[in-house]
Amino acid sequence: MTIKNAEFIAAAAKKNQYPPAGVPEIAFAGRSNVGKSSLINLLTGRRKLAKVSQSPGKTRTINFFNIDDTWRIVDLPGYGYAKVSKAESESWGKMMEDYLETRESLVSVVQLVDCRHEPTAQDVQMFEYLRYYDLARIVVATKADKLSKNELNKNLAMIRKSLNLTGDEKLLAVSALKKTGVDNLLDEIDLLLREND
Ligand SMILES: Nc1nc2c(ncn2[C@@H]2O[C@H](COP(=O)(O)OP(=O)(O)O)[C@@H](O)[C@H]2O)c(=O)[nH]1
Ligand SMILES: [Mg+2]
Repeated sequence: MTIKNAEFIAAAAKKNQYPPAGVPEIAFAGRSNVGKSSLINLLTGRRKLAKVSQSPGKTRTINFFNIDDTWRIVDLPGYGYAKVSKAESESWGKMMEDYLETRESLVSVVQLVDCRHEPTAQDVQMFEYLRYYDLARIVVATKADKLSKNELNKNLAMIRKSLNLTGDEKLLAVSALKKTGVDNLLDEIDLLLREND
């Protein structure tokens, strides 16, 4: 699959701000600074579609992007940013729950983890949550350019282990910098969209 057109539709902090459900949605989740915006920009071929943050922890809304009028990318607010207040972290939780537990057009969640590090406690918790709600899920290890091939393979095995991935749970490596791994991810998304048809 290739993406021809991508455009911003809406930023929502509350359910009544979501665009009308209709076309299938693929949501992207991950720790803030993991490379989510960069990946979305690479997938869509739009350098500035999702803002790449200089100062992490800024995205406080769920952002919806129209892809070729047939599906949507949904950029979920990042987690794990140190400088958030209790109130902010609660509102993050509510935002995520509202979307993940009730959105009828949600097809799958792509969860991002940094390939360099062991998944954080929050990464593990996020993934367990997706599993608990039986949401179709793909794990993507970002910033693959930061490691040698050997190190990357080692870390992918480590990530599989710490997230308890089963054989049929997908783990892909990408680099937004080197523009690698995108075709595989688009193929996986394509498959999920077809299954959902
Ligand atoms: N080396 C490298 N840096 C990346 C990659 N993807 C993102 N970054 C950098 O990581 C930082 C956070 O990226 P961003 O896309 O804003 O992350 P987000 O907070 O998850 O949306 C930025 O400084 C990016 O330039 C990548 O594939 N390789
Ligand atoms: Mg971002």
